[in-house]
Amino acid sequence: MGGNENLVEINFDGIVGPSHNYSGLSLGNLAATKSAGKIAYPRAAALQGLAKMRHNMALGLTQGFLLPLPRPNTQFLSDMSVDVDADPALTAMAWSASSMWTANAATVSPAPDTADGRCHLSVANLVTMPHRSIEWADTLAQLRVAFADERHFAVHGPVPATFGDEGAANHMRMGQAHGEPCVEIFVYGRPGGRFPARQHEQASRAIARRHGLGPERSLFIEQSSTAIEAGAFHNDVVAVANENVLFCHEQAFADRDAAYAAIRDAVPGAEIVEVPASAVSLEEAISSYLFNAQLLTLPDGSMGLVVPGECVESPSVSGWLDRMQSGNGPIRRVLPVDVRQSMANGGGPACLRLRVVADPATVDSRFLLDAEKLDSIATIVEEYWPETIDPTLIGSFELSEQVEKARIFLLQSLNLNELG
Ligand code: SUG
Repeated sequence: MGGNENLVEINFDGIVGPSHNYSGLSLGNLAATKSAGKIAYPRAAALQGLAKMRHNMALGLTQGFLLPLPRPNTQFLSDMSVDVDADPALTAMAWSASSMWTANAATVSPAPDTADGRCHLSVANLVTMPHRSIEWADTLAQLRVAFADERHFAVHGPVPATFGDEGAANHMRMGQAHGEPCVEIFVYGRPGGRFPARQHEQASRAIARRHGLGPERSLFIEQSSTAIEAGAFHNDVVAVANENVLFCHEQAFADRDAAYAAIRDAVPGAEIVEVPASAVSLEEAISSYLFNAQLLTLPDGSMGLVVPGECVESPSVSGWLDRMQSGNGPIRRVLPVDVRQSMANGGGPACLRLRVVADPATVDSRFLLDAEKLDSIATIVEEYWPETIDPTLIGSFELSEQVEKARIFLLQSLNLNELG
C-alpha cells in the first residue's frame, strides 16, 4: 500500500445535533444522570464544539467532522409503536443527539497496524444503552461515504449484538509515531457490578481479529470495576494515550502492575504518566474529566493535552496539572476548552472526537474542515439550531420540524444530501 509518509492523525469531531437534550438516559454516567430534566442549549452546545475544532486547527492539526444523525429517529418510533401514551423515555431515545460523541462511533485500526495494509473501521453496536443502540446503521452509512476508498479503507458493520461494543472510547493505540506500526490496546469491562460494563471482551477480540491485528499488535486489558462503579462508563474517562505516552489514573485498570508491564513490554519506550489517587481522587478525576482529554502531538513534536475547562476549576486537578507542566514529563502544554453543554451529558473533549490515522487525500474531502467551512457551519448553527430544549417539549411537532430542518440545511450546505 505504498509508504506511510502522508499518514497523519485526523480528529473527526461530532457536530452537536439540533436535538441535544438532557434526558438522563445513561445509567452509570453520573453527569448525564445529574443533568436529567435540565434545559439544554443545542445552539450553544454546537458552537462550543465548533470552537474546540477551531482551537485544535489553530494548533496546526488536521480536523474533520461527522454529521449529526437524523433525529427524531422515526423508524425507531414506528418500530416501537410510540404514541402519546407511550413511556416518554422511548420518545427521548429517538431524539437523543448522542451521536455527537464520535469516540463511540467506531474502532479504528490504521493501515500500518493491519494485515492488509488498509485502515479498518468497525462501527460500534452500542447495545448496552437503548438510545445509543439505534445509532450504528446511520453511522455506518456515513462512514461508508467518508471512507469510501476501498484501496485505503475497510469499513465493517457491527460485531453481533450479543457482545457490547462502544468503539474507540475503549481503545488506545501506542507506538513511536502515528504513521508507524503500533500496538492497539483494547480495554474491556467485566459485568456484574452496580453499573453496566459496556465493552465486552469478546467484542474487542472480534474487532482485533477482523481488523487483522496480529498478537504482537494487540493487547487486551481489563478495566477496573472500581472505576466503572465510580462512574467511568468508558475507559476514556480514566485513561488516554498518544504515541508512546499513556496518561491514566492509578485506578484505571483491574490489575495496574500487570497492565503497565504488558504495555512496557509491547511498546518500546512507553512512558506512563500516572496520576495517583492521593493527588486526584477517582471521583474528582471523573467529575473534572481530566482524562477525557485529547492528548495530541503538536506540529513541533511536543505533546499537548486539551482538557475540559472544569479541570481548571478543580483545585486538586489544576494543582496536579501545574506540577506536571513545571516538571520534565512528556506532556508539555495544558490547553483548556469549554464544552460544558456536552460535559453535562458526560462527554468531554475526547468523547467528541474519533481519531483516524490516514492520508487526508484518501478521505472524502467533504468531511474535512477548513476555516471557511467551519464558519459556514457556524452560520447554519446560529440560524437554525434551537436555542433551548426543554425536556418536556421533546416529541412536539414544532420542535421536531425545527430539528429536522436544521439538519437538512446543514447537509445541503456541505453538499452531503445523500445522507438525508
Ligand atoms: O454514552 N451520554 C453518552 C456520553 C458518551 C461519552 N463518550 C465517551 N466517554 N467516549 C453516553 O453515556 C447521555 C444522553 C442523555 O442522557 O440524554 C449520553 O448518552
